[in-house]
Amino acid sequence: MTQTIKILSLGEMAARVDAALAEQFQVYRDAELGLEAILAEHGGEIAGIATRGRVPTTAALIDRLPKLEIIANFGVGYDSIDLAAAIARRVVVTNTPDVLNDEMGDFTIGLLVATIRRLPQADRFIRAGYWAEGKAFPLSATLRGRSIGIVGMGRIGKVIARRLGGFDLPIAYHSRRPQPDVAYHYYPTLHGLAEAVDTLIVVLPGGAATRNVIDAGILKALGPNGVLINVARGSVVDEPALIRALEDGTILAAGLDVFAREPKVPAELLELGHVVLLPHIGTATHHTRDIMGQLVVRNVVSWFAGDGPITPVPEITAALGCNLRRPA
Ligand code: 8YV
Repeated sequence: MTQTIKILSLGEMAARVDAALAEQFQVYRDAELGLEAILAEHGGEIAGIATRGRVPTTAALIDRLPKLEIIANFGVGYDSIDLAAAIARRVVVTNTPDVLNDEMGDFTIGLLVATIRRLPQADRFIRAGYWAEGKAFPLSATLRGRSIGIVGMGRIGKVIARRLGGFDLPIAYHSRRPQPDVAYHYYPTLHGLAEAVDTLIVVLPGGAATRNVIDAGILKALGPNGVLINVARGSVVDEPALIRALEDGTILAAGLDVFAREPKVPAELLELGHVVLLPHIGTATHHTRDIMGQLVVRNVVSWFAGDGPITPVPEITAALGCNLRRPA
């Protein structure tokens, strides 16, 4: 393939992805060269973006790239990309679905157990020397007797639910529509689900449609024994409302891998003893980040080879058709 195809690598893309792309394309990394400098010198020629979503791909950025053909996202969630602007320009957007489902399933179960049984707090207890001093770690809440509600029964939600099947707990869910391939109890409203369960696992996509859907009312419905686990996007939770709910005992605890303004975590959350805070590491293993990276590269390579994208996002397929090919 020609070396002259120019790719913008946005937001500290995994080095292995940049290296694989650089074997076939001219790659410009914003982390190295600065976005403005790249745009000034090569903006007119950039034909692809590989992004990990940390730098938003806005309409303004897409506007400045008149030759842009594809935006390949490293991650299943693509809420950082202005889809309407991409569609208007017939720019293809791809993501990395499925290859991370099992990792996210394992991880979510880990965060759930860690939050309810306060495992990180117990680790800190030992390190602080309290056990050696003869103190006992306080008894924790339990998973026993809980009922679990999954918000968003997509591919990852289903994997989490399957793993939870081994916990012998009732599982229910809410999503835009009932899923024909699962038998869990469906609640047509999020509020109805929150009232019915005491443990809510959020696996919704980010974006305008889901912004702050976990608000004060949902947390109140979850109740004083309530546990909130968010492995999706910080934007789906009204963070100030969650902080108030944790401070005043409206709910019991939270396990959070995602935050509204990453990498900033509100100081109030850092002060709370009944939260587990993780730095957006749901997919962060060598194994899964590797296969996500390979899929990013395969999408870009396949597109420029004229074979179409491997995993276009559904909105792109719906708007631009399912037989997308690079114009000859
Ligand atoms: C990120 C994720 O992509 O897949 C997603 O939607 O949130 C993660 O896997 C990861 O943080 C890459 O930066």
